[in-house]
Amino acid sequence: MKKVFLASIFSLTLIGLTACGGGEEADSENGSASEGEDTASENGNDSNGEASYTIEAGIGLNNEHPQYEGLLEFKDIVEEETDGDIHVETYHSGQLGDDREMMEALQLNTQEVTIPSTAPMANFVEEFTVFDFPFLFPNEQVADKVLDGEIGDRLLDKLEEEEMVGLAYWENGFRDLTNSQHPVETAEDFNGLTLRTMENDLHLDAFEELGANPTPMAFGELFTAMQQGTVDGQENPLATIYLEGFYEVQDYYSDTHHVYSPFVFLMSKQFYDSLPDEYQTIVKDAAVEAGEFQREQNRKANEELLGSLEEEGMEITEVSDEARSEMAEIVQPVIDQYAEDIGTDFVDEVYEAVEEAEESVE
Ligand code: TK8
Repeated sequence: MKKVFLASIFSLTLIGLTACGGGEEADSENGSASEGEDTASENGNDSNGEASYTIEAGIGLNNEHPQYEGLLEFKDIVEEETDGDIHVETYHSGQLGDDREMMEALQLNTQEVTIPSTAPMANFVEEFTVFDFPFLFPNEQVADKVLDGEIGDRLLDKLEEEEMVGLAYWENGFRDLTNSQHPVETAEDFNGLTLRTMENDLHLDAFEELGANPTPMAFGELFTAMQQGTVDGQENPLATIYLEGFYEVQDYYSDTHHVYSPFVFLMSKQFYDSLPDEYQTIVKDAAVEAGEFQREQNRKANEELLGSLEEEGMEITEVSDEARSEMAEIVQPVIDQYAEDIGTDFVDEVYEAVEEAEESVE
């Protein structure tokens, strides 16, 4: 794990240094804290003062993303079910920090909710690495079955040791590659590309194995890093690429679909334990219900937005199944290594669950 932390501190410093000048721009583009003063009413955060409990819920993506639509749905359900006795304040665009910082805030109970990707979560519970194994899930329906099943629950239970409670799986989606240098059609085309990755060793090692120069970085620094050429490219689901405006600083898009990224709806354990049983049930059910809504919205967005990327001038490359198999073969030794690290028995169980789910959705 240490490798990622060291590298990210270095990149943070680098970005921090370079971003001073670009702060305003970055802020205005990503709608971060500088707009905080008028965010309260905009996000419906103005508490009526009667609530017994307040949930501060922060995410990394902006307020156009289905992740935020889902969060507003959660707010509506919880406030309705408790007649406003639980008040939910929502913050987007990393206003409360990046995925790792917000998870640390949950551990300290200085924040109540965040919804990170599983990749940075592996730094807290390493078994979550399995969900970032390249090409693990063939489609969203199989992912839903495995995540909402026994395997998914077992990993959520492990979060309690880290002072967090996992209430539901939401969807980030299948990750695709963008860059500013050249079209990526085959594994060979990764050679020499400087790519931003999430703060996760498996991602780092897999892209290194493909011949790229990966560098781990928090999401909030990514746009500026691409704009200033600190990195050539990155990988995220289509909805994020479009809704975060990456087409402004990237020219080439390839539908690599190399990893299916789940989100996990997390709550501070101290806060969750402080709620009466009835309210614990309400927040759990609301996270699941809002998650189903979020997945639907996310899949709609991912379907509709490819054309929009092209309209914005990005060159679209459709990656063949052969090319994906070649990429999968190249990164297999990395997967084997991580399977050993987190336990081959458990990893075998996950692959069995994927196979079973695949048969059941056919
Ligand atoms: C946003 C992140 C983002 C993820 C990444 O907080 O870091 O690239 O895909 O969605 O969770």
